[in-house]
Parts: sequence; structure tokens; C-alpha cells
Amino acid sequence: FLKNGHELGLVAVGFSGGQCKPGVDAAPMALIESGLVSQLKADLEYDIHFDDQVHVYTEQMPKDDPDYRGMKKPRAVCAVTKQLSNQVYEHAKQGRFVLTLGGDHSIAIGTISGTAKAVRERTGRDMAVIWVDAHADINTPEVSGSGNIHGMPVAFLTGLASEPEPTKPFGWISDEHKISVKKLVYIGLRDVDRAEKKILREQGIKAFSMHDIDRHGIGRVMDMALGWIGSDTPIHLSFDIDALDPMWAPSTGTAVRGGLTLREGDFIAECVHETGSLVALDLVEVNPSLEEQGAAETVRAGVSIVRCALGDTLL
Ligand code: B3U
Ligand code: MN
Ligand code: MN
Repeated sequence: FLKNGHELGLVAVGFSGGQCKPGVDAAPMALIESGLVSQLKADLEYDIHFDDQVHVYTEQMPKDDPDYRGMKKPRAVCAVTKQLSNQVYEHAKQGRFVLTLGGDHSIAIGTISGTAKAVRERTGRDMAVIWVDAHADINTPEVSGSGNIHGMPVAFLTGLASEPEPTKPFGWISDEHKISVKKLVYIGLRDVDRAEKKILREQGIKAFSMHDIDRHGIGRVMDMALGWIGSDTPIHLSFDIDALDPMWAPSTGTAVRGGLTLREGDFIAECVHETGSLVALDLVEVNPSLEEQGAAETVRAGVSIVRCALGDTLL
């Protein structure tokens, strides 16, 4: 009852306002043009529900968008994530797997809130989130050094950065949209701000850094990560392409060396697929305009991660 076989809702979000570099808005088109959708249909036999649009939500964009609580472009990110949340919810409530192609990582405020709500309604359970990223993206507006909202989505989704005023940006996020810090697991961290480390410690959040992957190997790390979540828990996988080492994914806004190999990234996606509990996947922060040479390679890495998460196998 969790999922409807091979039904897949695809949402393409050409949004870059959660950070300062233009270009991530072009990622959904680049991923689709490289054959992602046709491969999911032909090779993996998904029935794809897609409105054939890369959503930019320009009609809702505020003309005037001054900083609020230190956040840059708060009303734009708010408008996009609120609509995206509804779109994702509509797919998920019908039992479709939801694949969202971003866009920068601020869009996860929309995707995860949408699936969390649908999963609660369908199963009465709290959903788990596996956040694969070089960064923790858990800054509250008050502690963020950059003011970029793509560094804050987890803080909003867990309620650590709540907005008590419903008429203010992100005031639309209610309890039904939120996830528990106890069901959140990070993999691949290596560039975490001081204030974020404090939050991770104080909240007791499960996090596997690159150090842990070096120590235990990705196989044991996945066993531990999935063991923490427990079986039969619906999982939303939010995959930031900058989790991969720039050797495999150079064309991203904040590349950090010392990351996952492409095989390790694919392995994470394969393991989560094997649980049978994966209900949604975000692929974010692919920026095809940043590296002339590395753009095609980064897009290919993104396609590979999505295929693995959706059940492509080596044998
Ligand atoms: N933690 C920093 C940097 C950052 C977060 N996410 C990315 N970069 N991609 C911040 O701005 O919050
Ligand atoms: Mn991220
Ligand atoms: Mn990142």
C-alpha cells in the first residue's frame, strides 16, 4: 500500500534562488536531454507521470524580496517550495514514487514536506530521510554565515528553524510536513559549519562523514545507516551531487574535495533501493554551466545515481 508498482511522478524544478550562482536551473533539462526519462521508461519500465515542464514558477516570483532573518531571497524560495510541496504531495498520495530534478538544495523544503505529508496520510508513519551531501544544510537563518537558503533546508524540515508567523516566509510549513531528527541520516559530510556541528551533536543526529566511510567502508556504513532507520520505514533520499568527489562531479556550486567515488554514490542509491522502502528521490545541485569540461560528466553521474536508486542493477 506504500507504493503503486512502477508508477513514477517526475517533477522538474529549474530553481537556483537558494544560492548565488546561476546555472543549476538548467540541470533538469540537461538531465532529461541526456536520456534520463527515456531510460527510466525503456530500461526500468516505469510509467512516468510528467507534465513536460521545467517549473520556474516565475508568475509567483516577488519583485521585491529583501532579506528576512538574514535569509537571501526568502519570498522566492518560499513561493517555489510551497508549490513544489503540493505537486510532490499530489504524486505521492497516489502511491507514485516521486523523482524531483533540481535545482539547488533549497527545493528539498518542498519535496520532503510533500512526501512526509503523503506518507503520514497513507501509512500513519513518520518518514525517514537519507541526506547524501558534502554539507549538512542544517543552518538556521540565525546561525547561517552565507544567508543562502540551500544551506538551511534541513533546519526548516525538522522544525529547528520554525517560523511562528504564518504570513511570513516558510510560515506555511506545518507539523504534517515535518520530519523527525531521529529519522534523519547523513552520508558523505565533509564541509560542516561550526554551528551545524553543534546542532548535530545537541540533537543526536546520525551522521556518517567521509571519515566514517574511510574507516568502515561504504558497505558497513550503509548497513549502519539503514539499521538506524529500521526496516519498513518509508525513506526519502535527498542526493546532493556535491557529495561525490569533484573528480566525478566537478560542475556544482560548492565542490569540496575528498568526496565519494561515483561507485560509492551509486552503491548508496542501490542499497536504498534494495530496502523496497524508497518513496522519493531528489537529485540536486548539478550545475551544467560551471565547468566547460566537467558538465557532461556531472550530468552523467547524476543520471547514474538516479538509475541506481530506481532499481538498475549491475547483473
Ligand atoms: N554551509 C554553507 C555552505 C554550503 C551549504 N550547502 C552548500 N554550501 N552547497 C552555507 O552556506 O550554509
Ligand atoms: Mn545540499
Ligand atoms: Mn552540498
